[in-house]
Amino acid sequence: PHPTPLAPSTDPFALAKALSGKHFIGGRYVPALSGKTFPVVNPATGEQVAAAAEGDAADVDAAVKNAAEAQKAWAKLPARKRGALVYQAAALIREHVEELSRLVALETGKALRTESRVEANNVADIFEFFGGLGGEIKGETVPFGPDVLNITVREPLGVVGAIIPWNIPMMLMALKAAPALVAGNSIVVKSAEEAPLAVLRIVELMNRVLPPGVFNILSGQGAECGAPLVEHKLVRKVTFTGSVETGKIIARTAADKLIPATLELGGKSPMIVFADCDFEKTVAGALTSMRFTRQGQSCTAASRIFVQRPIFDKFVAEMATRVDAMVMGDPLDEKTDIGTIISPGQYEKVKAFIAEGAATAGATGRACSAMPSDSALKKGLFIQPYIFTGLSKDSRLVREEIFGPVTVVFPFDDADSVLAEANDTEFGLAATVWTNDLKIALRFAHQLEAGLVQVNQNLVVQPNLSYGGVKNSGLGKEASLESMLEHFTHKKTIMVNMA
Ligand code: TXE
Repeated sequence: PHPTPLAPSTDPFALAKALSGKHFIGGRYVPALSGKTFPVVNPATGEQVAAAAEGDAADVDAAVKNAAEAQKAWAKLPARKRGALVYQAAALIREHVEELSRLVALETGKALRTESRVEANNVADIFEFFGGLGGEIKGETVPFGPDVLNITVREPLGVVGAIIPWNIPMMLMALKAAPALVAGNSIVVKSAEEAPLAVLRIVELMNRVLPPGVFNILSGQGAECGAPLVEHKLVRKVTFTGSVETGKIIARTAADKLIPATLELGGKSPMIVFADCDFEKTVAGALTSMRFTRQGQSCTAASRIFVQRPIFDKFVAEMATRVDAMVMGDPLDEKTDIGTIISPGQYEKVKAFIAEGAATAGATGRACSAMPSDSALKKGLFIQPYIFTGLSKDSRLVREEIFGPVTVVFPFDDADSVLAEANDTEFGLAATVWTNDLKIALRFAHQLEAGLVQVNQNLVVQPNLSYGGVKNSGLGKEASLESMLEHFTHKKTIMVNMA
């Protein structure tokens, strides 16, 4: 029986306190071996809501050794049984969707109605989807001659180390943990320092069903807790979502150990709008593609928008009007559309981009949506969404990932030139094209350098569809059966001479 359940609670403040000072290792909540903690702050008020356990190499070692031991028996279970347990645990996530939504809204500042609830439901979907795939972990037979039987089998890799960011912490953890577990690996997750609470709660909930030690989580800083996890000799696979810079550090360590690394990194995703598009639907699509509801803190955010000249002015004006109508405020309030930036560091970074854009000769920055007036939120990390026009193509605002509510809009005249401009970036994560011309849509779908292209829509990632970038946006795919097989198992070849 699970030894340390916490009572369910829809009061995120009480739950945050209760989750303080804890990792989850070997089936139970444990404090950091050093006893150290670090503050978890509500970005809407600046107040501390919890003190997270501060992990270091000693905690990593304990977690990985526990995971390595537990993995031996886990790998021996029939894959369908492992999947069934993951599926069963997903039901607990569903039951706690409201609690998890509130907790993640509190720690990240993501609005409950527009963002956090959507994420929590996706998490249950992801665990359910992979839970159903246990039976698909299988190999092939390769004919040779009458006396030789060649077969392949899919085997787990061992302990997986997962490092996750704060923007969609629960979902990005689920996309790693669900396939890793069903494939027969155990996993140690290092949560993002800004958002350690909801993911910790998920691990505890799932441990009510899973055997102890297969699903573990540590909180801590990148260099002190993340790096030792990647370096640990018993970690045989690493999977990461975060910045390009950290992704490269992790890839170098993985190369030294000769272990595989899956990397989901940043983006500077283009949205290309042709004059023949469905105008209403496309303006609405610009708002969702840019993820203003999450203050633009999305790796797929449409942070470069290209609009065909005949509708350029009308499009920008309508976009601004609609963003103006969005309510920025307390993330836990059901009326709120747009929550906060995650941390003071990210806040300063985004503000610096906006100041640079505003100071650029010839550029116009429209600040949209009113700042919240509630005095309780006066220290909140709110930034008005900005729509910039008139910037040059070499501006830092056009070339670098801002990860804030800032988009740049350019007019274009012809399809060839806009295609070249859209591809003129170090990134290649996502792109959207909006047109009613089938030939243009298909041509762009083929020629845009991106891991994901959507035409006339922008839906969230689906568990059964591969997702991942090209160029500096990453290596490898998440979601889908194929990602589980390719990234969380190895294919063993067995050749039998029957003569
Ligand atoms: O990222 P980091 P940060 C981008 C976005 C953002 C920028 C910085 O542009 O402005 O990255 O964000 C852990 N070894 N994205 O600083 O540092 C760290 O503790 C091992 C895009 O948050 O990459 C955290 O758990 N781990 C992105 C995780 O890496 C280390 C989402 C991410 O932190 C480590 C987030 C190390 N040496 C940011 N250093 C997306 N693709 O969606 C840090 N970490």
